Amino acid sequence: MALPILYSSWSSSCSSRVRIALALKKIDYEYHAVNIRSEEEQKDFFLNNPAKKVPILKINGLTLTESMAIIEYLDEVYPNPPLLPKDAGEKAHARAIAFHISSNIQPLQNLAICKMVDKIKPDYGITWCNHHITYGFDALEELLKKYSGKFCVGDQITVADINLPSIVYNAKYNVDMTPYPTISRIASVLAEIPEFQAAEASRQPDAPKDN
Ligand SMILES: N[C@@H](CCC(=O)N[C@@H](CS)C(=O)NCC(=O)O)C(=O)O
Repeated sequence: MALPILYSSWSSSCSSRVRIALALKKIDYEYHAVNIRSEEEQKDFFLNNPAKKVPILKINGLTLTESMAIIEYLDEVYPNPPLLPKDAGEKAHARAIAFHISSNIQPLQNLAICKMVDKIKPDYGITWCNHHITYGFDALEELLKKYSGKFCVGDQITVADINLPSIVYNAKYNVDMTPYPTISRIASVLAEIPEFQAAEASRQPDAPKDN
């Protein structure tokens, strides 16, 4: 059977979530790099996703979009290891943290938003993005203080952990992480896990050599 194809961009946080899930589930796939900075180079890829965004996963005859929907599909069809806790309350906490990152923080600091803010107010994009990461991290730190064990929710890797590394990566150059010891601790633990390492931006085939 043909390998699944992941349309991904090396620096895309949403793509990295799916890369981590695929690695944890031990699913081999073909990597199709999409240059999200070039509209011309994206033309063919647009046919796969009307929203014109990565990630897209072609798997089992399906074309799947939206990182969290893709991860839930993978978790249902390939249940080992599970990416959600069994306990209903813990499951809700894991989803809440995952959505806090993927819906509350990420969309306000992505490349398209940064570019648009720069157009309205030149060179303001980075300030905008860092403000929204900091605002989101204040809440994330509190959530993690309440629910974390070794990982974001207890001691099992969940969808919450899958969302964490890329948003910390986006923060690392411009956001002071001192007020976020719990976020930093869990990010360091995750950075030691081979499946998370394999999904890192700098290890992707389309990453610039000097990254
Ligand atoms: N909610 C979507 C967001 C996807 C998204 O924003 N992808 C970004 C990269 S992280 C992208 O393709 N940006 C290109 C653009 O907006 O032009 C998901 O979680 O998959």
